[in-house]
Amino acid sequence: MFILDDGIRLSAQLDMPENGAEKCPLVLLIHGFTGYKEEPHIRAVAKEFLQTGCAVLRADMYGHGQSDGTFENHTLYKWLTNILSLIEYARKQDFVTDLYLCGHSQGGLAVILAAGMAHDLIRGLIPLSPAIMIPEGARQGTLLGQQFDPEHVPDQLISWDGRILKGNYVRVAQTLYPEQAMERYTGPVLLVHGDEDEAVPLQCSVDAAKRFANAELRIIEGDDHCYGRHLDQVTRAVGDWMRRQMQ
Ligand code: FER
Repeated sequence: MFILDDGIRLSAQLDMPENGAEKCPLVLLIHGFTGYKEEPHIRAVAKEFLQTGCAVLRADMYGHGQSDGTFENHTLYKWLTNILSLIEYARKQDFVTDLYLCGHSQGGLAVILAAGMAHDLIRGLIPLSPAIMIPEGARQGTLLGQQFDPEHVPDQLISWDGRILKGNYVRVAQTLYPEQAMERYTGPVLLVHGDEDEAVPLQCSVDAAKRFANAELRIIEGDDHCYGRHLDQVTRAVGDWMRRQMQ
């Protein structure tokens, strides 16, 4: 199905919990940079939420997966308006009791920012290996392992997979302050991060766990950015935390 964000079609998958509950919480689940909603770690986390008794709405963000837009034109502002539209959609569904936000990497950064904006609507927040360093990296001139002049942003950067990312991505990221969002959102938070993450430093989640008023951090020893080694430990951490929230 597609959910519209002001005319932009967002490809989305809504699944109901395995226990067949008529009313239940809903988790909005967001992939990372260059990712999409069918990645193995996204599907595995979705399945775990369904087993805990939550519905899951996972969606491809602007310029990713099967949604409208192009990768090179994507920015975090676009992802944020996408997420706000998905929150609106979720709130209109009669079966939804509570709303949770979960996102991986750039999606983890995006759900932190969205939780700051919509702190009154969000029952819990689950950032997975959140790429919280992107805004400061954009201000310092280090992104994607490359250096640039942050005062004269290049018209394009080349991403890891060879795709072009426009300078507007950087200009947008330079304006974002995830620390403010972490202070505005005071509800429960679960951070999950592998200590051998090659793309996002574990320190991002260590710092975030201190800054949030009400956060737990689960470090997955020996795991990488997309949990290629211990995905079972990630899903268990997420499931255990969610079951406690729902008691
Ligand atoms: C970067 C490091 C990580 C970056 C993006 C990411 C745009 C995002 C990773 C992900 O979402 O998986 O320097 O720059």
